[in-house]
Amino acid sequence: MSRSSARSLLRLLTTLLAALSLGVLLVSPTASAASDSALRAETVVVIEGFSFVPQSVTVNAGDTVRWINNDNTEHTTTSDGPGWDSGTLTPGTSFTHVFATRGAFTYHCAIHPEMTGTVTVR
Ligand SMILES: [Cu+2]
Repeated sequence: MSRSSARSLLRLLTTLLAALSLGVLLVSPTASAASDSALRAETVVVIEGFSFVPQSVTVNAGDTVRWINNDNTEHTTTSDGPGWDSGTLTPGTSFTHVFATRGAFTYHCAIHPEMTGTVTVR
């Protein structure tokens, strides 16, 4: 092999390597985002008829719970102990909380304290 053809082969290999690493860079953020969302599920609790529906949900540690206010009045989702407080949720709005630690977490609506629910994290 002549010196110049060895050099052009080297240039070809360098170009291929650059293209490959660019491909990895372009593909990997999408791939990790996809596996991230697959691992972290979202559970929906609908607020309707002055109730949390379902009243009790069980999720895995790291999961998200989303409360959606489908009533035509304001509500909150407020943990009984330390944890979370959505503040006022106007009709059609939602609130999310990530449950990182295991346990049973009871909550209520600060405007209508008779509205209660439980999130169990396993
Ligand atoms: Cu309420």
